[in-house]
Amino acid sequence: MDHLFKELEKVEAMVNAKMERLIPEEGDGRIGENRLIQAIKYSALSPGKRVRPFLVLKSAALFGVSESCALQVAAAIEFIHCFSLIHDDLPALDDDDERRGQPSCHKKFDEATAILAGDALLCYAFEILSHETTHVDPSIRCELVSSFAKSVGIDGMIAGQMLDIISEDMSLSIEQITRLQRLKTGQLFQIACEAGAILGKTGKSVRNSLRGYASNLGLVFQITDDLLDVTTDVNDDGTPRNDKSSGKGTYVSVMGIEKATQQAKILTEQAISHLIPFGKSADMLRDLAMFILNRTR
Ligand code: GRG
Repeated sequence: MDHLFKELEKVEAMVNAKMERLIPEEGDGRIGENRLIQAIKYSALSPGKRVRPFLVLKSAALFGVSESCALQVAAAIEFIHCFSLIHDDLPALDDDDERRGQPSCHKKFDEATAILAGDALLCYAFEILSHETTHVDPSIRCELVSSFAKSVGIDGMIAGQMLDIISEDMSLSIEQITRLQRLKTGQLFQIACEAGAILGKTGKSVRNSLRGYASNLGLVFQITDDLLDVTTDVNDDGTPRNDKSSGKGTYVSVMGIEKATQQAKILTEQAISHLIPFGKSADMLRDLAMFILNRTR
C-alpha cells in the first residue's frame, strides 16, 4: 500500500499543477472573467483526493498512452467533478456551508458566482477534451467528448442527482439505491476508466472489463462514503452530527452497517476480478480498490 500512497501523492501533485496551468490568468479590464477565475481556482485547487484523475491516468497507462494526453483528460474530469461539488453544495441542492475543509464556493463568494463558476468549469472541461493537445486524432477527441457528455448528462451523473433529489423521503429498495448510485457516482468512475481505453484505442472487451471494474468500484466508494457518514460524523452521544442524509435511502440505512460493510467487500472482490485480463500491470488499480474499501476520508 505504501507504493499506492506515494502514487496517489504523485498524481495529486501532477493534476494540481496541470489544473493550475490550464486555469486562465486574470487580466486587466476583465472583471467578470476574473471573478469566475477566482471562484474556479478556489474550488478546483482545494484539497480533494483526485481519485477520478488517478483512474484516468492508471487506465491510460495500461495501454501506453502518453502521460501528457492522459493528464489533460485527468484535469478535465476533475473540473467536471468540481462543477458537481460546487452545484451540489448550493442551497437549492444539498445546502452545505463547507467543502474540503473550507467554506463552500457560494459561501466564500455568492450563489450567482457559484452557479456560474460551476457552469464555466463544465464547459471548460469539454473545451479541454476537444483540444488537439488531448489527442492528435479528431475521432478520438470526438469520442471522448460524446462519452463524457453521456456519462455526465441526461442519462448520467446529473440524472442521478435529479433522482436523488426527487426520491428524498421515499423508501427506496436496494435495487433502486444501486441504480441511483450507479448514475450519481458510478458514471464518472466509469468514464474515468473508459477514457484511458478510448485514448488507447482499445477493443470492446477490454473496455467492458474496465467498465465492470469501475462500476463495482463506484458502488464501493458510495458504500464507504455512507459508512463514513454514520461512523465518523457523530456527536459524543453517537447521534449523527450532520442530519442531511437522514430520510435518504443509503446502503447503510437499508442494510445496516454490518451487511453494508460485507457488501462493500464483495463488490471490491468483483471489481478486482474484472482486472484479470490486465495481469500485473493493473496492480495499482487493484490497490486503489482496496484503498477505497478501507478508506477513512
Ligand atoms: C450535477 C449538482 C450535480 C451533482 C452530481 C457528484 C454529485 C452528483 C454530487 C456531489 C455530492 C456527493 C457527496 C456525491 C456522492 C459522490 C461523492 C462521495 C462525491 C465526493 O467525492 P470525493 O470523495 O471528493 O472524491 P473529493 O473532495 O475527495 O474530490
